[in-house]
Amino acid sequence: GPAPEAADQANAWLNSHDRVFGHFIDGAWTAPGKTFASTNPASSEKLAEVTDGTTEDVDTAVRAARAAFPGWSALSGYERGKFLYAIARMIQKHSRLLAVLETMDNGKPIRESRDADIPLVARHFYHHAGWATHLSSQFPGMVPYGVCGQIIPWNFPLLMLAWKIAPALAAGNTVVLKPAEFTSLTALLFAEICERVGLPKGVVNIVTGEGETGAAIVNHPDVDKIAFTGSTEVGKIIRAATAGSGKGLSLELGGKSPYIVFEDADLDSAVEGLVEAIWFNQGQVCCAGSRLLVQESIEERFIAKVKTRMAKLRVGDPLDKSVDIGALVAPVQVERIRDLMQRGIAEGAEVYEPDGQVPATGCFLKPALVTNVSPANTLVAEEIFGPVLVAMSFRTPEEAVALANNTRYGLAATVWSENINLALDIAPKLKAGVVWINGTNNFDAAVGFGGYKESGFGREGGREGMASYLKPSWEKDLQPAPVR
Ligand code: TXE
Repeated sequence: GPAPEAADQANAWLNSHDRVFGHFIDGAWTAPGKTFASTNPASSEKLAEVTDGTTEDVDTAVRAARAAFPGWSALSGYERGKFLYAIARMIQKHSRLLAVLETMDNGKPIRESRDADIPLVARHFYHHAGWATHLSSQFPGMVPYGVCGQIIPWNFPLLMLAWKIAPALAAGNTVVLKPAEFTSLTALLFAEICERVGLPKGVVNIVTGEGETGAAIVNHPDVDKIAFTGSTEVGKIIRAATAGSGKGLSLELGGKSPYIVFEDADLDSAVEGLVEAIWFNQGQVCCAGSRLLVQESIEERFIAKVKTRMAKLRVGDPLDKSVDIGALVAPVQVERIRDLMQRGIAEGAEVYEPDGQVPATGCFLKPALVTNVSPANTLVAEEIFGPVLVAMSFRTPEEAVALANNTRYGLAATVWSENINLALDIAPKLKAGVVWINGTNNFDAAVGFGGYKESGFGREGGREGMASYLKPSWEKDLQPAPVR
């Protein structure tokens, strides 16, 4: 099990705030308002109370961001870059505290928060600090939008914050960010990091709350751009709400990404990749390889290997360093997944789950493999967002492509084959924002990530990601003056 002191530092930090948080606006903490609980999904214990942001809170935050914009955008890129470097270093310095707090609030295995989430957060700030110094040479004639409203999900709380805040700040924007209601705590700790590095007040404002708080940000007349990551359902609402408003918009939404294994693939590597694709973060990953498409000639052999591997996955206390699968984020998500499974089974699906126990309390689910499904089965069509893999077979490469593209989503795809000509022939035929060959879930701050179709539009990371926080300078003159 985990060392009992593993959570000490995180508990000490929560205690230093008396476990009640207001918002972080204009460089200071507001008094807590009406609050809701942030809970550890592995233990069901309440970690802290956070404030449910009102329309007035959002307005105060937007005004602070507006007031900070002229000064922040007038700094040289070099000066802004120095702040981003300082944030990156502070994240590295406090990486253990951040990883433990993230795991306590979200339920993800400490191995993942420690080795993936937090290092990638630092990486994003380092990368974008570099961009800040190259704006005038790489994006001549481009200027920041102004105030960016950013709304993020709970699956990678701090990493999604970094994806949003780092490029926005590098480009000279100021931000109002709302973390997801299940996972506000690392965003609040991040606010403290901004304080510590002396970031000018009002440049980063963190407003906590639920969907209504998010809607208040989206609908605020003085917000210039909205960046959203979350469900396709809410993405559609936001797209409708911002249509005709002149606000910039980027959406990173759901997925049902195919994981294609050809008969000539290195099967053991493909199995390890699959574990990463669908059981990383309990499957709560927008680009999760949730649809296994395996060539018929190797189907039986491959499925047997997958089952053997599944039986070795350890489900349990996410603070335990040897655990592979932690807790799902909240009871409502567990219920959602159970409902989808029941529907799929009623439609004829067969489900394999390895023997063994999962903790009796907390949001734990076993890894599951679903077979005997038609393309119309609920479990094939819907994003499950849990540790559930759906398997189908194909005969020819053409059939693999057709099955892979038979979805309303288009975020990512993975191809396994030792025949590089085949892999390179398939890749551009897959309607997905990213295609991985003989690997999966490879992320880097320097590479654009985003979707097609109902997975959204816009790219985060790399050059395209920077461009999405900039607009041509002549647009400034065409915009009506904001009403204050
Ligand atoms: O997402 P929501 P939920 C998918 C996944 C999951 C399902 C439901 O399938 O099971 O969505 O998750 C804020 N205006 N993904 O309901 O509601 C909300 O407060 C403005 C995929 O938790 O989309 C939170 O901060 N904002 C996904 C954020 O939107 C609103 C990640 C995301 O929550 C709002 C998360 C509104 N009207 C869920 N309503 C991915 N692609 O990574 C809610 N929010």
